[in-house]
Amino acid sequence: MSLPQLSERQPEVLDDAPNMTPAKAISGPSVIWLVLGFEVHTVGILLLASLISARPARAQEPPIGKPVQAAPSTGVTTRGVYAPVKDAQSRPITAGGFVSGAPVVFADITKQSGLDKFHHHSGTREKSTIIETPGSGVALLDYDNDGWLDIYLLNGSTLNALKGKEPAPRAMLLHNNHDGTFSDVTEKAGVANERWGFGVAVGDYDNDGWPDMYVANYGKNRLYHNNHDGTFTDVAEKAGVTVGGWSAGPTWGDYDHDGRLDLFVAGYVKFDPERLPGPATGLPASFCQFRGVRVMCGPRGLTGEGDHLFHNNGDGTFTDVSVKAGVSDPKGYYGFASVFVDVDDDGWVDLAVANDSVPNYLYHNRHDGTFEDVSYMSGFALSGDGREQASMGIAVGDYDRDGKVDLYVTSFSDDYNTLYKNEGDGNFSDTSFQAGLGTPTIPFLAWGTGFLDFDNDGLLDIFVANGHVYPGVDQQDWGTTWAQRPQLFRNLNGTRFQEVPPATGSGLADVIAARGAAFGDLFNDGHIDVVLNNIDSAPTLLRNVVNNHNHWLAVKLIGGSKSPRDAIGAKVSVTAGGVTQRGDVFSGGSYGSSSDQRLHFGLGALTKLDKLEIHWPSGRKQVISVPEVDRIVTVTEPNTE
Ligand SMILES: [Ca+2]
Ligand SMILES: [Ca+2]
Ligand SMILES: [Ca+2]
Ligand SMILES: [Ca+2]
Repeated sequence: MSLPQLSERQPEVLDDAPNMTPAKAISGPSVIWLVLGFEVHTVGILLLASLISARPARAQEPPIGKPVQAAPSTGVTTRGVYAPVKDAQSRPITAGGFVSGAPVVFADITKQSGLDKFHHHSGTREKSTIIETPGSGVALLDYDNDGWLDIYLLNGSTLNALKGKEPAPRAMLLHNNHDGTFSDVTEKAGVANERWGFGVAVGDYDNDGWPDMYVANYGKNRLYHNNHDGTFTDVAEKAGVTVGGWSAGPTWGDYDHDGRLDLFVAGYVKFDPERLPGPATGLPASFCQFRGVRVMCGPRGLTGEGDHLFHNNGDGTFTDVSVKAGVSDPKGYYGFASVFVDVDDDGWVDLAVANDSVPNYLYHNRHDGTFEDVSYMSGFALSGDGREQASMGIAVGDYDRDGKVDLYVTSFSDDYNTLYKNEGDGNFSDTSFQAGLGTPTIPFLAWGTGFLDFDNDGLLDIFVANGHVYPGVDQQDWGTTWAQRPQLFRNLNGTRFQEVPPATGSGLADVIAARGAAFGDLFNDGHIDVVLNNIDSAPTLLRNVVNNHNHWLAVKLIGGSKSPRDAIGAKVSVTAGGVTQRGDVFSGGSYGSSSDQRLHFGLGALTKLDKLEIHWPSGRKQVISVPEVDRIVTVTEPNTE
């Protein structure tokens, strides 16, 4: 990597650079760069003026002369070693920084709601193998079509359960009772899974008007078909989508425009419980260390699982078209999350994949059943400073209201979560530091994430679920902790974000080991709530209690005969007060989790829409008049031409 390239990227981090200087650099090629990167700041400033006008698309290049999965000195990718950030009580900021008297955004209603009936289990507390550390996702879906979102929480498992020596933990489906409480309906519904669950994606793959669920496990995956009577049947075997091995964050989307949802399944690591990864199996010890301390091994140094794209044949079966479509991941990158979304607005869903500790994938849909790998060309493969990151989850939303959908990717501690602004023409740029989002996320290890307008002011905010993978961090003075508080970043003006103070005693002050995160209006009151699936503990239900009298509109879409019935892939633009917001219907994205597919728009003080335009997956455009706001409107795509 040559110096001019570094300088060209470096202006991205100038904004907050003085606060984020690595305290010291660990060894390894990617980290030497960090020291270099800081030194070239001044060079970067000098070159900035000349570069800005000359800089074309922000294409990235694969690291030259550096094998992506070799060389580095630990099992994960980070940005460097940072000095601990502590609060006034000397607590690491990841488990402190609470602010008395700050406005409360989320109330933790886990107990009152009955969600504490669920308890997640993932191996042992020591977390000595990689499979015990990632944890599981959560889905919000209205499985019984009563108009209220229900909650599906995946569970983990144990090595003993894999060997049949003890019962496997059970997933839980919780029915929304419409009164703030939820009832466990898992037994009747038949969705206990009882395999090591990682990801879930909701999609009505058979267009019968009832949401189905795909569950990504270690071992065989499930396709839970909704039987319309409160029960599901696992049809994965018949459908041909069991996969096997270790699957993570799936997504549904109709990539070939036949009106039926297809399925993408990210693969993580090849894992054999009879042959645990470690020095005994030939893995260099460096892949089992973090900051010189022994930790679970991987993912780097381990063999990655490939990814799978399944074409929906329309008869209840699917065909694995991964290789032909060009998305099979022959490099064996460690996939954690994926999402189908149309990033270039050509009317065809593209595919983004968050990979752990290696470059991310962005695949452009070529409209002929195949995809072009534009990961580097688009700028989505690496961070703005040219590094691969330990990517965990993807948020999808147009935060700057320029009509182009942006992406936000969560990452490890000692690294920042990355905001990828969509510049158009298939280019993304890392605007994390300009947006004020870089520095505050560095101590945190982040997973589930979503763009949500928590205060209904018409600007998409960002929520991040946090928690570490190494229990031993609590015995170190690294400025990070096993259990961490979640983070909420308020969008100030479409370009800058500010962290919302964690009010003492509020949901943002919950110190938990969160993993999956799903977002949706659980109580149909116009406020987006959050459900977190926490590793080795009860989940968290964060009820949005903001009451600022801002107005809102939610839109539920029902696709016609040429679109998926649940309208995944649809795009809606809402214009009010001269400003246009964009919403995308998608499945998956956030770490292992799937959110409310109704689109939610905050309107601030406005009570009138100028325009609501729907771009259906079929290609049809439709303009709807909405006479009243503060409600959920259902729009059905007409079938006539
Ligand atoms: Ca329901
Ligand atoms: Ca269905
Ligand atoms: Ca596209
Ligand atoms: Ca945008």
